[in-house]
Amino acid sequence: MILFHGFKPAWTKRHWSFAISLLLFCCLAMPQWASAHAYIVKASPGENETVASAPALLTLEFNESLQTAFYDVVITGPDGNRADDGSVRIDEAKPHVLETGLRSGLGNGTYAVSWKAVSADGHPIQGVYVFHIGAPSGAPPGLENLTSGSGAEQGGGPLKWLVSLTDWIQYLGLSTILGTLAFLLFRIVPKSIAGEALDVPRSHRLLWISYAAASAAAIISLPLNTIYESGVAIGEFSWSLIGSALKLTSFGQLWLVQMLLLMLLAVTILSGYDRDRSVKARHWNSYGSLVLVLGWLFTHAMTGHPAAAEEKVLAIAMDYIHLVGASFWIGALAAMAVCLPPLTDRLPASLRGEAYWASIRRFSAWGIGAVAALVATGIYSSLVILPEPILTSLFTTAYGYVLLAKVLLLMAMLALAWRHAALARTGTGDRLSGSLKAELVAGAVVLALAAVLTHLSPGQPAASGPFQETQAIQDGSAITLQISPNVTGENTFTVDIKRADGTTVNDLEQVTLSLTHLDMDMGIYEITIPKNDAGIYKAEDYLSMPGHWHVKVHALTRSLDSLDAEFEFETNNP
Ligand SMILES: [Cu+2]
Repeated sequence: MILFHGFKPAWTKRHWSFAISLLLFCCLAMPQWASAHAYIVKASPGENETVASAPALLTLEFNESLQTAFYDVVITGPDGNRADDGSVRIDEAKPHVLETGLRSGLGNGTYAVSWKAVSADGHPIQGVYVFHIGAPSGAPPGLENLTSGSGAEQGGGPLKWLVSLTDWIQYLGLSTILGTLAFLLFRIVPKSIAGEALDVPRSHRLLWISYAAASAAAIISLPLNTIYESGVAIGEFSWSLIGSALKLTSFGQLWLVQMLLLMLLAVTILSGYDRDRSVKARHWNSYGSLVLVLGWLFTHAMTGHPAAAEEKVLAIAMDYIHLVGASFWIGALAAMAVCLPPLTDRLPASLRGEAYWASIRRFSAWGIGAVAALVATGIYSSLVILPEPILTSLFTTAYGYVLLAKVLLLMAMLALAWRHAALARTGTGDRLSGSLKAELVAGAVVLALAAVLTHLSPGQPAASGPFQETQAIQDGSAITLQISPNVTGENTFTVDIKRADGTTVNDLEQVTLSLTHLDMDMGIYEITIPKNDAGIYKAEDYLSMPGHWHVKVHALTRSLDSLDAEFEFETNNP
């Protein structure tokens, strides 16, 4: 007996063209590589800089906007006293600049700057460096042990895990609500076995349990995240901190939105199951729940690394599609595992198998679309978030390992889903309960890894080491450029020029290096190396950014011959 219309779970032309155009779009829209964390681009006074007289102001310019809460700059003088005047601020017109005033009448010596801030993706960052007034005097007392840094992420310790845990519970709860509603409203469960979609047994309870878990996790995430972002000890926690988090951080504002969605969702879920209402009204309310859950998921796409990406809107949109695809897949699996057996059990034994497999077939058809979107957006986001070189990031950083684990689990889920779809097509055999649950458990772990990734720094791959390259030029001489240690911050630039006969050219009037950053338009940065009779042309100067650089070496001999060569090199953070 054929109860169900032929339903083709196989890929249709439309599926393929959708997936291919999505992939194409991703490749074309690929933004320039962006680093996910804020770091100092320019400090004044800079690291190890010696200034002639005390500056009135210390400014730290970052590569991206900072959040206007939980930042601080403390400057300690050679005598161990505070040298800043406590007026630390982030100018609203220049949200990427952190500045503070200095006290007047500061004496000569070495000053230590210790700063902290919260980057756009909600991750606390901090650093320490020294500068000198007049002449160095050794590190200020008490600060000898501080190492210099230009944007290290604060550890956060167990708090980071707790914050990830609240994210995970929200992902689990929201995806179950989304998947259950889709299972019911999109008729993944065929009409012939559930007359009225919203009366599917266990679906009501499943929705409320998921709602309660997601809401509790969302509520508790505010104090947890406030302590995490502000970096205070648990004992120093105060309600005024929560106040500043709500007012000044993007997390706080999104949390308020979540609370609003959470309250509305309670109303729509309740109305969707109110048997006193018409079926139509109940359906509309349930569609309302679906929209509210999608909104709640959107608040999650707005926090985290995509919020700090260069192509912010695109990165957030991709992250959101990824999140919705994953939630649908995993949530609908949960709904099927919970609601399908009691539904089919009500049927006469002869119809059970067919009804069961028809649901799996319908789910597979939806699942293919979700998976295609998931894979395409996942590849896109990884490429945007992982610092270059991508493969090194993937195989040497904690972020890379977690991402690899997530990809492997996803492949296991895909294999299981493939098998389920194949079995559903033949429509025979036992129910899938075991292997369906395995797919579901893998999905839950994938969501946990996703929550961990949100709070893990994509990091920087290990420094690539000093740069050295020799280039032959027309008259047979060779220019060698050496940059050491080739990390952001201070570097030694050495230029060595040898004639065709191997002798060193030592009659240069001047050597200039013109640096341009290939990933970001920052203009031309010039380094001038003065003349030197020994033939050693060396200068100490700064590399402000990691990434790809192009450098033009231009040397002028005393007889006014010019020698030119061009190099490209890649710099990492130390
Ligand atoms: Cu981050």
